[in-house]
Amino acid sequence: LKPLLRGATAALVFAMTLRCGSAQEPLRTLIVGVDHRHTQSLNGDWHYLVEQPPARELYDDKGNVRDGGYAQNTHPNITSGPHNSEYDFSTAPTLKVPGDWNTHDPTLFRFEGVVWYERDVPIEPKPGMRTFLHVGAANYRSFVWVNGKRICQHEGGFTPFDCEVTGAAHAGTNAVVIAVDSTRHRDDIPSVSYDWFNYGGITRDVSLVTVPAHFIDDYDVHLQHGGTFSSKDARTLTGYVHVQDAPAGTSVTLRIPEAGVEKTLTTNADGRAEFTVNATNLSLWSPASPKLYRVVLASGADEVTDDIGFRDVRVDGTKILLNGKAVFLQGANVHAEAPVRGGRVTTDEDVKNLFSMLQQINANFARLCHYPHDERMERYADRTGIMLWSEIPLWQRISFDKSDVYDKAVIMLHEMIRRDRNKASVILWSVSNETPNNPVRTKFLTDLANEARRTDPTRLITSALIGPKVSEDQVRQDDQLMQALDVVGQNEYIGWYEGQPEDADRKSWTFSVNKPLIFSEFGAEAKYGNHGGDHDRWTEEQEANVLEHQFKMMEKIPQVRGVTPWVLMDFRSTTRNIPKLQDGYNRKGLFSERMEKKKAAVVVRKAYTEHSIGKA
Ligand code: GCB
Repeated sequence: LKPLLRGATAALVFAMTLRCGSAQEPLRTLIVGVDHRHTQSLNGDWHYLVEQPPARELYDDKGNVRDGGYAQNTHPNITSGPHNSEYDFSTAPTLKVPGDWNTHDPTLFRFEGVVWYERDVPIEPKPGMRTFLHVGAANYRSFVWVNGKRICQHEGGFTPFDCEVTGAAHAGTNAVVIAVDSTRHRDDIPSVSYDWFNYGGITRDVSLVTVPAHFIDDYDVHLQHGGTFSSKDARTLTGYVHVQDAPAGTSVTLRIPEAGVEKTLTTNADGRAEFTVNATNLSLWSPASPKLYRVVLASGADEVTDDIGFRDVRVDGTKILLNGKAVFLQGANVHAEAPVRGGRVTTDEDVKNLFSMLQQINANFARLCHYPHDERMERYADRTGIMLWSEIPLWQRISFDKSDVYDKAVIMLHEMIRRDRNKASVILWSVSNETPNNPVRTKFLTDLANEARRTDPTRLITSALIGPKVSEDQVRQDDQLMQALDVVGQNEYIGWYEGQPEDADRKSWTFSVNKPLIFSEFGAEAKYGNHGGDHDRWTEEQEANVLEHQFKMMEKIPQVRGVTPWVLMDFRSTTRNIPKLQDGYNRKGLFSERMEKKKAAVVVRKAYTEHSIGKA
């Protein structure tokens, strides 16, 4: 495995993985806190052209990326001269950014391949300033050109990237072209099969960020880990501010006016300024009181503000402690699917709708599955006091035997942590979901869990495990991966994929580690409005029955510290094809995709309100 990445810090410039996954170039930047900066939004209509596989405009015969064709000449002369341009962006139809192409153009509903986006962008370069194109996320591979010059590429459908446009842009109108390829490959993360919908496109906000030559691209401001909670006056904040391309000795100011913090720092040779400061009368963030502080960071002409909550999360035996007090995490799994209208979550309204369903079940926690979500989700959770589990899209089977796939997983992990390490709501980083238990995978994920802990020692590391077989009444989980985790996630589907709902009553679970346990998935499918007996498949009654027996089982397991039924809302999946019942949706939602409440949601709310499932 490549020592460069193994030893990398989260603050460094990320390596970029090319299409074949073989070559890597240290090119890319990820600017933290862009949603809090003053930017030029490029959301809105972009012209688009669709290229079916093998996408010869984008790839040559060997699969290398081409810089010709669509990327170069966005407005070819189609009325005179030799006729060799068979496209024209300026008259092409438009797609909304952010958005997935599948739900925006009915002819692209099942399309997996390359879509070319183009927009004419006015730019007024300012002397001494730099401009970056910020893409919140595009699924799965992205290639960006400005005025025909390729400025960056990115692999991974759920994390942001920033491409510097300074050298390629000129005053006036600039042609920005982004090719997005949603084709699946075995060595991707996720790999070729997964139980959600492969929404393609530029699915999150796009903007231009203009900053001085030396600018703040990364920071981490958090409560010092490991302190005591006896005195309000003795609170220490610590972390770093990173100034890109800054010479050693560059000064940085950190101000948190409401907490009496004002400090001048200086960068080291790596552009990093570390700090430890005392804060007065600091109120800690918690679900009951989700206090956020306005944090102002400045260096030279650059200034960035953020709203950050301060709290401590740790494990004590089988307990999870938030600010020194034991908590029980009661929530649900949430996919980034927009309620009612469908498609990827892109707006404040989508986020509000998802959280309104969490509120209806009285949740204090959500597992954001199975990939980093739109940053709006974490912002909302920060403001409203919902604790979160955040995960990279390492789902079931991936190429665990390949070192370049490991490197890719590390990049995704770093990108997730880097974007969200200042979000108080995020308490758990998950490195994977339901992976096969074998030595090669265990080594891969153990290394990844250790990398997550090294990158962010202030949060808990978890993974959702599957197995052992639950056909016996004595279920013993001894997956070696648990050694590397702080909190164990356990998925099981007693009463749906295995046995009857009542079988859960007889199960006795033991775990070979004495660590907090979250039942991270369990549930059954039901079509909203479909009624019958407690054992009739696809009915609301059976789904509710499964959950009731699940909760009874979990009550008896002393180390349970959290539960997240699968899943908050029905979601699209290419693998769910039973007509009239599924119609392309996984129906294990507590709510339908139109936010209609099923009986299961009532069962969950009751358990969470009466606190009958588990104790903190
Ligand atoms: C699982 C997976 C989840 C699926 C779910 C299901 O175990 O982790 O992604 O959607 O089961 O409904 O089968």
